[in-house]
Amino acid sequence: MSKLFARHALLPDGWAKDVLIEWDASGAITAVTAGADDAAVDPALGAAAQRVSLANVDRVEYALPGMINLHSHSFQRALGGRTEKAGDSKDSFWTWRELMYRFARNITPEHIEAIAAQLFSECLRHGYTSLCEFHYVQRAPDGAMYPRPAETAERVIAAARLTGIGMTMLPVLYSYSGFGEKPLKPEQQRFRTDAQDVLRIVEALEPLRDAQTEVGVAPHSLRAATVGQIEEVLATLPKARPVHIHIAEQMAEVQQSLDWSGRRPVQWLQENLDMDQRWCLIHATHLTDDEVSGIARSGAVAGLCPTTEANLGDGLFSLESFLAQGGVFGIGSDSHVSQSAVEELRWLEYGQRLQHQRRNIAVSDAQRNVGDFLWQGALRGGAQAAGRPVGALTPGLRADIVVLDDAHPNMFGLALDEVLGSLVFSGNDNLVKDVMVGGQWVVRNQQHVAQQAIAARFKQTLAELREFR
Ligand code: NGQ
Ligand code: ZN
Repeated sequence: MSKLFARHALLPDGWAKDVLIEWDASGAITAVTAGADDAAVDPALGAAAQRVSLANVDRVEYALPGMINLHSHSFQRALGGRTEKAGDSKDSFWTWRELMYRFARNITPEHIEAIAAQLFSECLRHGYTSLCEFHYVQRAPDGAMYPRPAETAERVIAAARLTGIGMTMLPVLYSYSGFGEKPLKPEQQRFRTDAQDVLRIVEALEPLRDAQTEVGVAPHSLRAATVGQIEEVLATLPKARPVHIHIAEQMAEVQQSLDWSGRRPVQWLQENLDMDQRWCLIHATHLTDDEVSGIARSGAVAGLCPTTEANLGDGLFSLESFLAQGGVFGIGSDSHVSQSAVEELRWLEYGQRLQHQRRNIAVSDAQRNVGDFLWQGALRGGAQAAGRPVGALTPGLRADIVVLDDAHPNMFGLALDEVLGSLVFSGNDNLVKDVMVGGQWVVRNQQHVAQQAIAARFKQTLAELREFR
């Protein structure tokens, strides 16, 4: 049995003091006991015996549940900095997408693994302990299936295992280039899957499922997959598995949907599929009030990716009204212009402040503290979207723990209810000091345990990819 003692730990009901967290050999939490220094663990032992029994336990000042990154295309990490030069026409999401397609053309399974390992080590260093991979580069550059149908998905899972991050792999259903079954473009051939392909990949990944690894599915978007295909996949996929989809990210997408069916994307999804808690709607940026209410009522997660949405010029999600109706949200880093959970949460709130010209918007009646509300809210939605036992320091869930750097000046002189406010809103130093996933330390003193070898392989990969440009 392994243990960690935190002077302050964020529990589901808020901060608690003197918390003893215990976990078993499988990495699952077995007990969480507040007030542990006062011999509350086992009163029969008495205070003195209790202090002795805690003497050899690792002690930390501030412990939080690790964050869930609910939306990732890990290969896009290697595009960082390369798409920020203006082209001839006005640049947009759609011109960025052309560059991204060009980049995706030549990457090999080895590259995919190397890039993912770099990304995951960075995500861990910034407080993410789980990640959902929306995985669509599934064929070889010539458009053929690899001999192992799940080849590239297996590479991403290998990177997750190397780094220690918890993984929800979502093989993508991707058949068309636009509403009305428009054929794929040549540059999308590597992404091509139909319902049977996706089910074959899911089946191939079955032996890799474990406490750290889950497998769901992701229809890419209503542009790329039909309702019939989605139904075909969901008819076979076990009910508990998560389903993610990109939706209503751009105005042009909403317009194309209206032109094709007379329905907006979210409206179409609601009318044609059983949108419920297993669903995670990525972006959901351009919604009517009815659509906002519909998602909130359904219990589906709104998967928000504020730094990518800003980078691509998407727009702002109707967060305030969604939260007022009890909507569930989580955060993702999507294209990975940022690998920091703090930056996603900060921009989630800042977008709303800029839009409404007010302050302290992401709160509820019960939780008036923005940092606490955002971290706890994103844990809840992230865990739901990941379909894994994560998101809180509670028995039965994974021992995924982030320890903050209490020696950093940003942590000086804070009341407990100001700690997450400082984490989310103060400065740019990384306050994540140590990170544990499933009971194993993977980040110590801000360094990932395999960081150097992973970065060397990433550097080599980028040098190889340069040659193709
Ligand atoms: C993706 N990314 O699949 O990588 C998409 C762009 C598309 C974002 N939506 C491609 N952020 O939606 O067609
Ligand atoms: Zn995406």
